[in-house]
Amino acid sequence: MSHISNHLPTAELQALDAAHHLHPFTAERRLAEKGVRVITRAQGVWLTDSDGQKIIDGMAGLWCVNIGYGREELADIAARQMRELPFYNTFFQTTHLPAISLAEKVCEKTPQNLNHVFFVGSGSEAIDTSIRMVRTYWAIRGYSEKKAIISRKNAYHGSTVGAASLGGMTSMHEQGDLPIPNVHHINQPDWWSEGGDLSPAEFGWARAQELERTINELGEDRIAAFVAEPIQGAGGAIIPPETYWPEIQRICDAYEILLIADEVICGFGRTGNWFGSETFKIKPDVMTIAKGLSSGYQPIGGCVISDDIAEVLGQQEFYHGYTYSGHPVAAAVALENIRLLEEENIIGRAANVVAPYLKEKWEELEAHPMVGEARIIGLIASIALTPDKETRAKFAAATGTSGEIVRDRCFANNLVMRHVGDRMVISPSLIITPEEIDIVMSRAWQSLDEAEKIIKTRGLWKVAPPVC
Ligand code: PXG
Repeated sequence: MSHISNHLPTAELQALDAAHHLHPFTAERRLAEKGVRVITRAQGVWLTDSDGQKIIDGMAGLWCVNIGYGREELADIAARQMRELPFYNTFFQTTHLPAISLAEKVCEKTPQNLNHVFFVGSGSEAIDTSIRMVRTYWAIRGYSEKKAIISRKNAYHGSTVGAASLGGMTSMHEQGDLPIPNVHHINQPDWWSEGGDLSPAEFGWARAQELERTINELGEDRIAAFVAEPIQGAGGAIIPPETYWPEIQRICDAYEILLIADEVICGFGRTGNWFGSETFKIKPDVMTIAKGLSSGYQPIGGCVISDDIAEVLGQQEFYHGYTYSGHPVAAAVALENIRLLEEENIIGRAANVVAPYLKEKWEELEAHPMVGEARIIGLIASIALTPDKETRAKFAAATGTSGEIVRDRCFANNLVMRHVGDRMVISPSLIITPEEIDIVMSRAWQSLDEAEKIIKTRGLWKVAPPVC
């Protein structure tokens, strides 16, 4: 058996990595100068690096290891499936047991009318699939002009050409000539940064109204769908005001457009229910899923569609699919992951025991001099960093400067917390214990204190002039 626990010294691993391995969303030269951290093992919510340091993972990997690291059951099922049927495709009039069973299980979990799933290998592929599906749906029904998709600024839907186009991150659009045609972005419901003098409730409602205005401007007969994450994840764990989703739902009901809920982060327990759509009472026509579907143990995602859409799409061949659509090993692992989530009531326990405890501790962070709002639903939480809480001011330095300092202090203190601009985010595994939450919180406080000192020493504690 080959495994890599007996490895080269860290410095040599870092040099090799810098020489040949290109990292996602990374300025390679800058990383090579800093030196990459080499993660070698993980158990529960704990990572171990090549120097033997134990790091507490506040991000569940990349918002995905919902069940926690080290579940033998998932390793065993993968090995068994690899022996029995490591691969077979589902293109040419064939299927296999893991795909059949997982499809049934996923559709049992998703809301009532979402009963058909197209498997893919990732969240980005799920989003690309949804773009082609909703446009094809309207075309088959005779409305081929209904192809525009309305998305939101600062949304994240993935990195393929289609998914990055739906995403609302301008820095991504600048690379690779994006977005693709017929994508429109409306404003996001981020009250802290953009709410001005409106109350959160007024602001949430106003931002939802932008959807209706855009539908009327573009014309209902040109719009295929509206796509949104129930909570924007990579955008900074932006929890919308309570008025936002009900108004969006009213608008989607009033017009003939489809609603795509991107549940790649929110799905499989993150918000305290199986799906963010349940938490916010959203009735999507299409749901994209990935990450928590397999708790990240295997790359797999899906695009789940309503009975109505499946009925229409079923009239023709849909020229779309990936070699690894419904991959048997990934599907078997995802099925076992869902079985464990169900049998051990992991989502219920996270919602009723762990989330209230984390909420109490997380909201205490608002007492820190550098923390503006602290927001949390289920096990997804964020704080806004600010040099002046009263005015909700931004730092004068380039966005992300303070966030990166806090992130680096967290990492140095063996806590993984993500920064998004000047927001800090956590999204731990659902199996995190109250004792482990105490460790996360004490490291977070310490890191914020250290970062505050660094920011002040470097002369960065300055308020940005207001934007007119
Ligand atoms: N939709 C949403 C809502 C996501 O969060 C994707 C789609 C794309 O999934 P794939 O599997 O293609 O990556 C995502 C992915 C971050 C970060 O830094 C977030 C994601 C991926 C990588 C980094 O917060 N989300």
